[in-house]
Amino acid sequence: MNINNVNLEKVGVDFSQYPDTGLPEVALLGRSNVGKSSLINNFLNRKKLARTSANPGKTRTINFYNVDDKMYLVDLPGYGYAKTSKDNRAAFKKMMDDYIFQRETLAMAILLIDSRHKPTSLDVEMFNTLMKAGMVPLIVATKTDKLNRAEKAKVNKRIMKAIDTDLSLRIIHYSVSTNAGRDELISEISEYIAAISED
Ligand SMILES: Nc1nc2c(ncn2[C@@H]2O[C@H](COP(=O)(O)OP(=O)(O)O)[C@@H](O)[C@H]2O)c(=O)[nH]1
Ligand SMILES: [Mg+2]
Repeated sequence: MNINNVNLEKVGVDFSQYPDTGLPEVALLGRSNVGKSSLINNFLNRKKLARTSANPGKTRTINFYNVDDKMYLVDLPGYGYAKTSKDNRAAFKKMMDDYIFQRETLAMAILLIDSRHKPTSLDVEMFNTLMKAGMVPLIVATKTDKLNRAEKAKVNKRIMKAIDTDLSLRIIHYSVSTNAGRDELISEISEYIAAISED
């Protein structure tokens, strides 16, 4: 897959605001600050398309990046950000669940997990939610440039242990500083999109 033309086509909080082109969607999920926006910029090779921030909890919308009129990369708001009101949290959960369970064009889910830490209970919950919605998420362990070799070797086992599944999951180690994992992620996504386009 060559990535040529990318643009942030839609930003929304409910179905009326989402694209109606029918293109397949690849959703990115993860807790606030896991490195989602950075990965989008790195993956799409655009420095400032998605806003990155050292302060978590900024993005509260679902953002649809059109990739060459072939698919959307969909940035969902990060979860696990504590400083929001109860009302906001309920609305947030509804927006996420509606999208995950009812969005017909949602084809593939990518769950980002910080490689430096044990997956949080919210990461595990999100994994289970995606499974319930009929998707086996592709796991991306972020910020692996922060790890030494010995730490890197432990990442997959720690993730598998927390998620506790019999499935053999695909885990990609990603770093926006070294571009590690980028080619792998591109081929995973393009294979997936190619496979569903044949159906
Ligand atoms: N060292 C390193 N830092 C990263 C990487 N990805 C993201 N970060 C940093 O992590 C912080 C949060 O990133 P951001 O993309 O805004 O996270 P988001 O909240 O998930 O969208 C920022 O300070 C980024 O610079 C990475 O691969 N390596
Ligand atoms: Mg972000």
